[in-house]
Amino acid sequence: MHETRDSITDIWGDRAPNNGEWQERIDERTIEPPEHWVQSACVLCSNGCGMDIGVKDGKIVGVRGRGIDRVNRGRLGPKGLHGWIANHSPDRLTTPLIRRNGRLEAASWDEAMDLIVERSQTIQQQRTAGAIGFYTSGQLFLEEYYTLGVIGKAGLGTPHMDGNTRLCTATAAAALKATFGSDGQPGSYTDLDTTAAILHIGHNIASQQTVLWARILDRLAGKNPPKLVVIDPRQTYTAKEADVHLAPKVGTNIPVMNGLLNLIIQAGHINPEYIAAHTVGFETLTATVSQWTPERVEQVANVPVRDLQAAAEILGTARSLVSTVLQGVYQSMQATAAACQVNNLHLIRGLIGTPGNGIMQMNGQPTAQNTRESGADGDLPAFRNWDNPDHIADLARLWNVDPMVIPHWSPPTHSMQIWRYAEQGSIELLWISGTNPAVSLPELSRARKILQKEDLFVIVQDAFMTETAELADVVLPAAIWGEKTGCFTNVDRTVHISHQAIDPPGEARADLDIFLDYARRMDFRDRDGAPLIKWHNSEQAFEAWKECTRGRPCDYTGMSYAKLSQGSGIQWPCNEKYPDGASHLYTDSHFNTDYDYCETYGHDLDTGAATTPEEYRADDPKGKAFLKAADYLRPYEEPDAEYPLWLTTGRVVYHFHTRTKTGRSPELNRAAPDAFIQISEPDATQYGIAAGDSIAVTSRRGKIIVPARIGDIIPGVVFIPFHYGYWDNGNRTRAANELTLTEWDPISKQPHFKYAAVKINKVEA
Ligand SMILES: Nc1nc2c(c(=O)[nH]1)N[C@H]1C(S)=C(S)[C@@H](COP(=O)(O)OP(=O)(O)OC[C@H]3O[C@@H](n4cnc5c(=O)[nH]c(N)nc54)[C@H](O)[C@@H]3O)O[C@H]1N2
Ligand SMILES: Nc1nc2c(c(=O)[nH]1)N[C@H]1C(S)=C(S)[C@@H](COP(=O)(O)OP(=O)(O)OC[C@H]3O[C@@H](n4cnc5c(=O)[nH]c(N)nc54)[C@H](O)[C@@H]3O)O[C@H]1N2
Ligand code: SF4
Ligand SMILES: [Mo]
Repeated sequence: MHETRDSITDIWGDRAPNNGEWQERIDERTIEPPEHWVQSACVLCSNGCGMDIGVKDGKIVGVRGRGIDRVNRGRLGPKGLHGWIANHSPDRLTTPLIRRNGRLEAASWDEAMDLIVERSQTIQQQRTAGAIGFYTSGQLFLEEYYTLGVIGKAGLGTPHMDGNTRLCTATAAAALKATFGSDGQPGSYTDLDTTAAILHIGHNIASQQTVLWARILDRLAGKNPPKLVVIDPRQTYTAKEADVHLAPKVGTNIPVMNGLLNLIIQAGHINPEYIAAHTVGFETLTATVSQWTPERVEQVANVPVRDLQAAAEILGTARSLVSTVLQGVYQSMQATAAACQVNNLHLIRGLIGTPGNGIMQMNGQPTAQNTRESGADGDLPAFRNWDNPDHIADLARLWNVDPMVIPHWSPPTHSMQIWRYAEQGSIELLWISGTNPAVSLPELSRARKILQKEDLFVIVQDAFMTETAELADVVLPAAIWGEKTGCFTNVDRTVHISHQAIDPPGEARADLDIFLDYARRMDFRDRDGAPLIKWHNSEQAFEAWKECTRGRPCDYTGMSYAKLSQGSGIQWPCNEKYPDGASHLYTDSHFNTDYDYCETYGHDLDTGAATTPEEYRADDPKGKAFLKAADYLRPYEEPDAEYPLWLTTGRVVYHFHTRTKTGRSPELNRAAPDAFIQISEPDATQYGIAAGDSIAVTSRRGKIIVPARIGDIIPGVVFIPFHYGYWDNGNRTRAANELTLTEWDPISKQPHFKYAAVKINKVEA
């Protein structure tokens, strides 16, 4: 065994002062010396750290960071260094399973695929493809999503396609579209090397993107450290390093952001020339935020006036600024509206499109950007606008199909609606790939009931017997990272290739091969009677995808497998104009809002009501960005006499989601063995709770029992990580999502995991 550090106790590693360029440091952990290394990147968060997979005797024996990679310069965090062990877990799924007489039994691929095809065709004939739904992931590869997207949108023609990205970063996409006209992060990770100030809102980056945080720690250890503002109701690792930490009540991001914008505008810390030349909506924004005096913000959000002023001083005067936004915004009240206020902050100061200035409407999952780009979710491929007939015609030409096949007659179905249709019976076949909704959806009792419905045919494509797979009608064993080749894109638009290093176990197959097999058996054809899908492997799929992106914001045409295999990951757009990729979007301050080019015609931030194409064209912003304003709306559920506490949920550093990978690493599991409830000191005293006590937590939807942890959170709020389900511990109800509620943002449709009303009781031994 060789490891360059124990990342369990030393999460971020040693400091290397970052004075404008981040130094290389190669992190490695191998259990045996590898015979060879295979180029890849990590898939255990959205950071996309470049890594090599060490292989011996056809098995993965470890990983090391790629020093040449622009994202991580060789560094890896605890999940990256340990998570790969799951590939060789003895409980991998190795053959298809079919439910017979109530039990899942082993079957051949032919039996499983024939059954799926027979069901699809019957449903298509009796009910149309509108009774078929797909719920995919942020963890497959780009080539797999694009193939799935073409199957759903041009083969079957169903509008019911989405991913768990709806739970994850639908709001990132929605906020970028709302302000700039299309998805795509304006900035670059290199901005962190020089910026004068950093804002993290609802983002515990130290725990959730540990390597990116190491980049920031290295700035803080350097000559001109940036000022740090953190907005989070908990005293997280991230918050502990802040110059100013605002700890608002959950659900009050809009009051806080409006309050900050108000102070910044009043102090004149704005760039009037930039606002006039490149934005629309400043007057309405000013009028809206002017209602949010610091005193009123304190009243509603519980943020002291002086702290708000201190934060506004930093954010208003720093000569450059990087902001990151994540689940404390996206999964909370007024998600899209609050995320847009961060865009507004950069626009009114003109801090965008230049080095040192970046907005990271963060992603979470490693390949979530690709779900959004490729058409495997509700969006059309390459950020095309389903409301724009020219964009539909363009796709129809590319795929050689009738434009009417491509669903665009109404808004695409978001995943929460797909689940509702399945519940009501209008969706009869639901194909789930690379996600574990029986632990990750809100209100789990409801999710389980839907999955168990007799008249819903459920296909689950996964590497493990998850809580969801247990309830399926057909289980397809998937090859995972390391066992297949494909590309994926991180938050700052960096595209990596991950090569196959080993064979999948048993009969497990790559998702791409499963989707291609389905397309072949379904015999999808184009307009000339040729097979609809014209590729047979991942590289051909990538080439087809490149054509789909030509001329769109996410232009991949300058990339190739060969080029991606040469060194560092490459940022899109990569084309003739930017052969090595572009670090920043909007360098000329022309945004993607032109009527003919934009990805959406937009929505009202309060109600979600869509702007019609005619309305949009009448006021075509022609490349100006939208400053969208929003006033405060109260959360849909609030504490009361019966349920007196706010619940919020989230993550810990050592686990990834429902732990199907990290839960199989002994080291990570020892470091974080069980769920817990985090309670403030005053609340613990009031309830007579000591650390380690068993606590029953009850909401209107369910009840769980978890041990207590005390401190680092504001009074009145409790926090529970959502990682812990039942596959390795079925004895105790402990999943946070037993408690959460079924509500979502009106624009992004992202569910609200970050607030609910609960009561707690100590459980006597
Ligand atoms: N270790 C680890 N890393 C991960 C993951 C993982 O599972 N484990 N998952 C990856 C994925 S898919 C994602 S999406 C990201 C998520 O990364 P984060 O968004 O950083 O993670 P969370 O813990 O869900 O939420 C962040 C913070 O929001 C705060 N919060 C709660 N309510 C509010 C509110 O109303 N306002 C504000 N301002 N803050 C609030 C919480 O206290 C919490 O600290 O992490 C990625 N990285
Ligand atoms: N209460 C609460 N709930 C939340 C959140 C929260 O903060 N609070 N966060 C939400 C967010 S941001 C997210 S991203 C979701 C995550 O929720 P899920 O997506 O349900 O979580 P994972 O455990 O990552 O599930 C991924 C599944 O894909 C499988 N898998 C991995 N690689 C492959 C592959 O290559 N092919 C196939 N077919 N399968 C593969 C894994 O074994 C695993 O079962 O949870 C959401 N739920
Ligand atoms: S920061 Fe994310 S991508 Fe990098 S090693 Fe850690 S889990 Fe993997
Ligand atoms: Mo996520």
